[in-house]
Amino acid sequence: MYYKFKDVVVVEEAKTKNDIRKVHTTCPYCGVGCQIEIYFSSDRLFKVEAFDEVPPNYGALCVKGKNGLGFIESDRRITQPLIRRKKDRDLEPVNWDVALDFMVRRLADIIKRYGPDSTGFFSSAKATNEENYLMQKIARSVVGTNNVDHCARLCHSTSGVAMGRSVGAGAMTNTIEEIQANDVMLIVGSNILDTYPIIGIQMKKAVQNGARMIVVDPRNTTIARYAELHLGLRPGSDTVLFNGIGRYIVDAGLQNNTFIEKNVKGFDEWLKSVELYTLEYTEKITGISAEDVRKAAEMYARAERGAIYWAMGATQHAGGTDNVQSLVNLALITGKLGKRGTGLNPIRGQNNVQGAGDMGALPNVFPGGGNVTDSNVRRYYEGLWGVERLPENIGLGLTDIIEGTRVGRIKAIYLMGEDPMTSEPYQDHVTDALNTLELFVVQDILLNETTSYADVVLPAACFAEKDGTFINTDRRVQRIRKAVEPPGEARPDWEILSEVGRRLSVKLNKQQKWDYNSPEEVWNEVRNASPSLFKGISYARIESKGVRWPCPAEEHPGTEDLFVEGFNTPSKKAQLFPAEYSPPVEIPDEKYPLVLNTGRVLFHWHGGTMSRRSKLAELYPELLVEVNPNDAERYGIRDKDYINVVSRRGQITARAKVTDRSPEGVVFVPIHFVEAPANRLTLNVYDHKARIPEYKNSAVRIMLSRDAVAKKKESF
Ligand SMILES: Nc1nc2c(c(=O)[nH]1)N[C@H]1C(S)=C(S)[C@@H](COP(=O)(O)OP(=O)(O)OC[C@H]3O[C@@H](n4cnc5c(=O)[nH]c(N)nc54)[C@H](O)[C@@H]3O)O[C@H]1N2
Ligand SMILES: Nc1nc2c(c(=O)[nH]1)N[C@H]1C(S)=C(S)[C@@H](COP(=O)(O)OP(=O)(O)OC[C@H]3O[C@@H](n4cnc5c(=O)[nH]c(N)nc54)[C@H](O)[C@@H]3O)O[C@H]1N2
Ligand code: SF4
Ligand SMILES: [Mo]
Repeated sequence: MYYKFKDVVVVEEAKTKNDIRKVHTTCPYCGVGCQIEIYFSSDRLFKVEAFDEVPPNYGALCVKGKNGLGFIESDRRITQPLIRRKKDRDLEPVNWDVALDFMVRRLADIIKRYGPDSTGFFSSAKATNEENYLMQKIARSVVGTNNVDHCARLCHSTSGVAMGRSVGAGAMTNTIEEIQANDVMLIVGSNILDTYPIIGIQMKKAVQNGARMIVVDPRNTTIARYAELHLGLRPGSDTVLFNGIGRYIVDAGLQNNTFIEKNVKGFDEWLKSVELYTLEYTEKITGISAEDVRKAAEMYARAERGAIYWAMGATQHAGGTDNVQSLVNLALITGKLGKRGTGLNPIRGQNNVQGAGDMGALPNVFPGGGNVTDSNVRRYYEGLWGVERLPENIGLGLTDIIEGTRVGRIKAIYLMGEDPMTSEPYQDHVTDALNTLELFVVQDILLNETTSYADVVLPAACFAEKDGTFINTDRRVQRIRKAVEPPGEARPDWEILSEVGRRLSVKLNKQQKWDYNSPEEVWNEVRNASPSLFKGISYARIESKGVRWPCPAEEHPGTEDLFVEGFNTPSKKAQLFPAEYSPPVEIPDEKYPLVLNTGRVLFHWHGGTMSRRSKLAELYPELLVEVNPNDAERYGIRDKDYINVVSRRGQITARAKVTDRSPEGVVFVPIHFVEAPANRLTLNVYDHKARIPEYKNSAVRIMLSRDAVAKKKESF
């Protein structure tokens, strides 16, 4: 049913045949990184098709790739720089020179008054590698702070911590193509046919060809229908389930002793840590029958080529690191790593979230993953960037920059391509934080909820108006290409950043060169900044098809599977860590009896900034809150009724969709509609290791809305 729009193609008729121009580029939505061709007729977007039969999509596209690009021409595009001269004044249009001068003067002043660590830099998983590289370079080498991060904090930071410490890298270890080689797939907390449709379709195909599938998700998602085993566990109980599976595997003697002896440290401590997790205890906490736990364990452990795939249902919890750790442990005790068709696969969300992290847009690492706390690593970058001293303390991540703003620790934020007003938890709290800033610079392609809080708004060119590279979820470096001129005075982010870097380094008396002429020039610097991953990947080489990192030399073919020759740790061995269960923070009670689950639908993207400015807005026009039929009956709600969803932090009003997709006791609120933002309800509680928010669990109540005004869709 979800694919009935598959063949709808936008936009307008071409005027004449000769008038049509087509450009090969990469889809700007999700981490699958589909290769597309965009057609323009007289500089108007005309249609979108898949490019050729190349990976990763081999000619297929989802509804967003086909129908979601209308935002390029939206009247909400920002076309000139804006500044707010005083806090009580409106934003006013100015030219680039005035805007940059205003911004750089204020930023330099704040750095001088409060020190470099009073500033925060939000980089962007929607922008290119080249742009992310420049953003972290400004933060570290010009300003002198490691307070730089991007939306991976809200997304797979927990995967980064758990995989980083156990195996030494936080990326997908295996590839999209290898889905066809899996004999058992364990899919945890991903609504994959809606969120990574082209990967989901590959998984369906693998099942049709005989692979077996286990889906772990409280919701009855579309992919769950293809699973032999759907484990609809209680929200927030994944660690218990996977510890229980781990214990059963050892009890049944199904662990891979040869692999463990050769490659794994910490087995005895781990075994002790899962003692508690008997089948009975696991059933009691997760609600999954002992029989199904046993069956899942047998299926995965006995598989020749078993692979684990996970996304936000596992990561976005206050105990998210432990959830992911419990999955990592399963792969290690069964030896399902370093081989075709196996692996640990955190599926990456944004088009370039893999790249933003690889470029070092993170508070703890340089491009390629060297630690900021390691003086040898710092010396290398001090040499490369021509600076005397780089900051040596781990910086603050996104969520801690917001929290730091509230307590006056952060005075200025330079933000590129992020929308914290819709994406960070507990919206009222974010409003307070942004209102206290002395300087807030927002660089975006479109007006969003966040731009109205800015003191400086810088208009950026979108993916179709610039050159560069993205890295998709299976580590493939792919090109984007300029197809059309940016609107008005908008400029590519790399150009803006390089101008900001130049002006700021002059202002702060640093003798740095900031005169990049093209994204390719920046990329060639990246290749030297992280040679073991990127040295072999030139623009020329990825002209028609991307190459996967690590690729240390031009002759190197790129890497399909990680850890074939041992792990990325000093000893080359992997390390098991006990995963401890911590129950959800806000447990339903009499006043707020339901669990709030938040996430995505196929047709929209995050705050809707891009997707609701395209044909997708017609295909899925309004927010629908999933309510289980039993809960609906209990509260006197019928399908399509307007309801209020209320938490301790706020309230939204939207129509109910009465469906057994959501289990009893759980309501699911999609995050895409700013007039009824899910994050008005969520909780600012974080995983203590990765600092990811507890997005998938808070307590709410629902009731019929009596407010007639709510029936009118607010104009957005
Ligand atoms: N259409 C669309 N696609 C997208 C995006 C988008 O905005 N729209 N965003 C992209 C991004 S950045 C990301 S990170 C990905 C996210 O991709 P997904 O993680 O697949 O998407 P979500 O909807 O956040 O949540 C996934 C599932 O987690 C389940 N879940 C909730 N609580 C639990 C739990 O306690 N345990 C388990 N096991 N599961 C639970 C939910 O029921 C839901 O079905 O999607 C990417 N793709
Ligand atoms: N409740 C709840 N909240 C969540 C989640 C959840 O599951 N539940 N998921 C979280 C996750 S996983 C994520 S990734 C975040 C996503 O949160 P955000 O990253 O804040 O979401 P986007 O809307 O994708 O924001 C990207 C912005 O980049 C802009 N943009 C696009 N292309 C370019 C470009 O080339 N240059 C510039 N300068 N800007 C550009 C867009 O216009 C948009 O305003 O949300 C998080 N928030
Ligand atoms: S699967 Fe992802 S990359 Fe492919 S067309 Fe859809 S949104 Fe774009
Ligand atoms: Mo994400």
